[in-house]
Amino acid sequence: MRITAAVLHDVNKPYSLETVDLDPPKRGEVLIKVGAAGVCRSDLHFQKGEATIAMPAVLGHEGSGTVEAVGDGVTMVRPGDRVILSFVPNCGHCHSCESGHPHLCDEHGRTSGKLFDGTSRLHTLAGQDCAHMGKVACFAEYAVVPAAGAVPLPASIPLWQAALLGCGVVTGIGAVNRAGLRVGAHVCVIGCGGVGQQVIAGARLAGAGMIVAVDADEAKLELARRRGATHAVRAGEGVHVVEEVRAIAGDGGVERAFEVVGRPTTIRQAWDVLRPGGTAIIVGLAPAGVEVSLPAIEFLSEKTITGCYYGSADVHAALGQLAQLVVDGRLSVADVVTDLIGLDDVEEALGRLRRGEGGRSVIVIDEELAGVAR
Ligand code: CND
Ligand code: ZN
Repeated sequence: MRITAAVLHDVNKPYSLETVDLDPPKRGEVLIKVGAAGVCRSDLHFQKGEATIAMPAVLGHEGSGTVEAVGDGVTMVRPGDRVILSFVPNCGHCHSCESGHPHLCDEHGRTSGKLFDGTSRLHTLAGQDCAHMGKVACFAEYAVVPAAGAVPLPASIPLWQAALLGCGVVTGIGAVNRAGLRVGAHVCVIGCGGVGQQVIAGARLAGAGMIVAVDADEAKLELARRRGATHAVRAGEGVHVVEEVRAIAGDGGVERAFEVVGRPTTIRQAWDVLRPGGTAIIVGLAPAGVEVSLPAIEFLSEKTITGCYYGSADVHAALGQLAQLVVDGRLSVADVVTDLIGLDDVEEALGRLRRGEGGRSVIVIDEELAGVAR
């Protein structure tokens, strides 16, 4: 079928909205009519070449929609089902999947940018294959994804909000689970954008005693306060973030620090604000080749640093629970969205991310399906 998609042809080039060919779903795959797609900083990292994907590529990894058709052997979803798209559809039989780490699926990594059989369903009209970001590629009217990447949406959440569950929410709240947060613990969240705001919500839900939000932008800090941050530190010229956070936290620092920016300086800050025995959880994606240095003597104080990919979550188990929190009014996602836009506005949304302005932009591909009246 012929569809409209935002195609990235090269690093540091704008997306072009074009007609592309989308093949029907093969065995184990599903055709999705995309309702909405969130624009995450990861999409910007790929555009800037800070993370790599074969070009041309259709990006977009935070999406929702309905199942339009299923390929052979698909039993988990049926046409008409509302689904959240997952950018780590797991194969179920590699070492990572079998050892309880489906978010690190080896097979998914091996076939990066393609579907599981190592081929693409997306082609330019000139006949060139297009990469599928995260096997999702939802900056498009339709997407073909592995069945494991279409997670049924159990609750009645509008699809424009449900899209956020597929990246920002599961990544942010999953990071809190990964941190093994203790009720009453002192926490610092560095970077309060689309993902960081979800870390803050997760820390509040998990019973953190103190949540110190750090961001360069005052509007993000205001939103962070509304979502549960107890203190805020505005990062910027002449501000010693580490001293300020440690002064607020007392007791030598915080027990858990989350880095949700993706820069070596902020990763180092997440380490430096920890008290002895504390853990830094790195969520931000730093450009390939960037290194971070740590004072080795501090390993004696039993500090830990760990990455956290996709909330270290089994999305099939996690997304239903997160959706229920939204339905119950215990977790808000709508307030993180500052811009509802069209597919032709992707570049503007990325510009806002570059400038650090606004919260999540959500591309509404189909207004009725997405549940928005604009
Ligand atoms: P977004 O741009 O919305 O947020 C980043 C925030 O950091 C903004 O609010 C900035 O104002 C703020 N900021 C910038 N510089 C500083 C600084 N020096 N100190 C404090 N705050 C600062 O990005 P996002 O929330 O969409 O994504 C955040 C990161 O998370 C990004 O690197 C993205 O690629 C990554 C990510 C990781 C994963 C994962 O699975 N680990 C999934 N999705 C996104
Ligand atoms: Zn993302």
